[in-house]
Amino acid sequence: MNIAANPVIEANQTVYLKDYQKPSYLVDSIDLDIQVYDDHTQVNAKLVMQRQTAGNLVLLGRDLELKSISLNGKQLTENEYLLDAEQLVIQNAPDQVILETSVVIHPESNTQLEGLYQAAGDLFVTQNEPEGFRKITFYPDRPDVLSVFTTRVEADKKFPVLLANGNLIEAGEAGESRHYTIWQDPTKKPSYLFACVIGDLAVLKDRYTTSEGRDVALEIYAEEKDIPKCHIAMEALKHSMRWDEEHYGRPYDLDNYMIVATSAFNMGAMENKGLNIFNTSCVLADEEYTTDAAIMRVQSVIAHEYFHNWTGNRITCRDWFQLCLKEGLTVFRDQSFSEDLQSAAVQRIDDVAVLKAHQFPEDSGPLSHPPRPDHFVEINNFYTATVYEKGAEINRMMATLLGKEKFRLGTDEYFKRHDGQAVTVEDWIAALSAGSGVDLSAFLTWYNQPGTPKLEVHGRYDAGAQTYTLNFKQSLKSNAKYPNLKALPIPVALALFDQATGEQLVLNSEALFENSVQDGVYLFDQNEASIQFIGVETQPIVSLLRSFSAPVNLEFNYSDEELAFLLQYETNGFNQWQAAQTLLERILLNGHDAQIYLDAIQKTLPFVIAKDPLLASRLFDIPSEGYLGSRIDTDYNPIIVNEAREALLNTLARELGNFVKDTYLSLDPVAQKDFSQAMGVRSLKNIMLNFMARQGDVDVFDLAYEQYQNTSNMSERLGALKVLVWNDAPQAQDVLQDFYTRFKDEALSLDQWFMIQAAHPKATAETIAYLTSHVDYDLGVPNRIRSVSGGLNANPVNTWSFGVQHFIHLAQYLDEKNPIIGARLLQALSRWYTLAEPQRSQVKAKLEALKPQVKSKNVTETLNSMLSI
Ligand code: B3K
Ligand code: ZN
Repeated sequence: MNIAANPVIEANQTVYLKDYQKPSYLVDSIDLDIQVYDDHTQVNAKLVMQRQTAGNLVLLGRDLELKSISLNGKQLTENEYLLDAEQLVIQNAPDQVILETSVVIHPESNTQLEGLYQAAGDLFVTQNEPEGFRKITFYPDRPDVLSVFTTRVEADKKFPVLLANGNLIEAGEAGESRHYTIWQDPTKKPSYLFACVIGDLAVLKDRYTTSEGRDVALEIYAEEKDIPKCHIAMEALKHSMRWDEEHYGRPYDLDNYMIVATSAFNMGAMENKGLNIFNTSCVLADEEYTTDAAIMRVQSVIAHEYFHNWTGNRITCRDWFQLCLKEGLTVFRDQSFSEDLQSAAVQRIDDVAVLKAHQFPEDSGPLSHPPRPDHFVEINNFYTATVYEKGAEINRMMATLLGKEKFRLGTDEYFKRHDGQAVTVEDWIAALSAGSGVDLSAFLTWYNQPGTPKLEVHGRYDAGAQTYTLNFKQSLKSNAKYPNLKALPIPVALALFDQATGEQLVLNSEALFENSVQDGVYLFDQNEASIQFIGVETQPIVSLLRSFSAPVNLEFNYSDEELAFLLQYETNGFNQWQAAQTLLERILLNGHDAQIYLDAIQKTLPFVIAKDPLLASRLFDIPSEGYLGSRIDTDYNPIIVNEAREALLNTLARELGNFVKDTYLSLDPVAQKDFSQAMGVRSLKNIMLNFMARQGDVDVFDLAYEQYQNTSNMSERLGALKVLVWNDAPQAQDVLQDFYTRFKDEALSLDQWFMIQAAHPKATAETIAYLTSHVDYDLGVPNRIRSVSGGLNANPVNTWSFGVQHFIHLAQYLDEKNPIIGARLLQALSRWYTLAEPQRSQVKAKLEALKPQVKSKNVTETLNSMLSI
């Protein structure tokens, strides 16, 4: 039958938010039977469906071999349905439908890591968000179709673990050498949250009692040798469960919670209902094998996926345009959780650093889109920093404005109104407004508009009147695709300081939203406005956007001395760091004198080291070459940025003199009172070791070698390894070999070995060729690809020379094999248009030449957008 006459999904069709239509059928229940064999898997499905609106019965399916189909007990012949590469359509179906299908799929050869795939020899897992379920069976695979899932999983007994969502209701033999389990998930869920796991894994077990008294079995599945590395994740899980009860009143709702670790995973982790599937990098944590940063990440991702149980699973998205509804809110929740785990100021610093390094550049270039996009070709391309990180900032702004109590009233209302539903960003804002009693509808503009606003602020002191006035102006770069950009509500947290004493002043202004004694939030929601403080006795120094209260580019005409003042006296750790960053950026990009930064940091450091060594380490964050490059919009020459940064590092090393080695020798991670402090001390020691190498300290390589050998902590070992390898020390090859021997069976540690070599500042095309042809390099494992590509991309001079070919090759190779990762990696070249000539035209020509060679929606859409500037 000719399907073209009917509503079909074309391969590269753009989907628009404005075209949303309710599904014509809902699914009351689905019975799935998944039988795994070595060379194929058979999937039988029984869907009980009911008509909701007029229209065809549309089931989405991709790469499925249809073996049989019946409707209300009657087998359908080929001319009773329409089938193309994307869907199966039945016209004039009755209102009540029981549809049974049998299909064959091939997880054993699925390299895209979407749907059901064989992740390793003895492990099959699923990844169904956003549109993977249609690669398992025919189904209305969209988030607004919620159903009760019963799943039978059958496989050879060489796979002893057979898991699916919900409660285990039956298990038994299935003929000789085969067995099965049956699982029932009582909660209605969309298909993207379906999961099953078939494999040979060991398990770490624990229990948790919820605030409602429910006894929950907790299980983390991993390879036997990795089970000892699952304890931190297990503690983080219990901590998250408690945290969500205490901060949002949300207890867990099932009797079990399972997490499965796999090394073959496209992203960090997936919040499948009651059966999370995790990249090993986000679940295995152990000081001996993984870094401090990785340990923090494990805890935050565990929390993130757990928090999705309420924000994402119980309340889900109506359509994929609403992705930031669940992701932005859940990232905001996991960031708040992590602020309780380590220095809160540093957590905020790290989150903002990620936002500025990834989201700001994304939003200023050809891949810019609103946090809630209004169209897409491939939704997988929209799991972006804008959806996640900017989405989180929107929630943070509303939370800042409301304060703790009102925000909680708002979220309570959201959970009360929408539990069990698939909703929109509008529903979220409406519930938050109704619950808190504050109209937040203006914040919708943040979801619907792209771009980072520029916030210009001018301060004026009137000594006679003893007033201090701040004038605010906001603007957005014009955007042809979004001609009617509106003013945004921008909460500005601020403080005033006495210049002479460094003391914070009591704010006196009627314009402040939350006027606590010493801190205030001003909601700036016009194109221009001003506020005035009265009773200000001397010219103050203002600190704006404390804790980065809004995701904007602030312009305030600070003198370098005023920034040095804030670095020294601001009590908000984030703004202290921001003052250092602004000073450093001026030194690096505008040629300002480094001395003021040096003086301020030398005065401030001893106090900060004593109080918060982790924060102290961040005051040495010298903006990366990649970040600096992202601040340059035309005629960008990576070599000039590299030279400026090298020169500054050499100056700092010289001027800090003995402080460097004294600090290195005086700090002891073991003597610290908690993990956050120990992490800070390890970080500071590694920073000092790098400075010593720059100073040409005669002992530095011996000290680094000693640090490398005499520790069982990965952050210390890796810190020393970097100094030796990146400085081509005589011991470099020895320690690289030693590291390889120690960790060759530890994939996550070995990723670091690849990364360090790829990130060598003097790496060449030959270095990358050596690494990518290494016996342990595997293009089927995204973590390994990322370790080399990420390492290479740490040096923009390399990225923009031999790296261009590397990324283009990868995109081309992965276009078919794993297009999600191919499209993602290609984005390393997205700022090609800022390069100085002739590099700009050279890279552009290579990207143009790639166009006809790629077919996937993922890579094609990304490439088209990248070239659309
Ligand atoms: N929701 C998943 C992301 C799925 C990405 C699909 N390409 C992980 C998370 O955000 O928690
Ligand atoms: Zn998420």
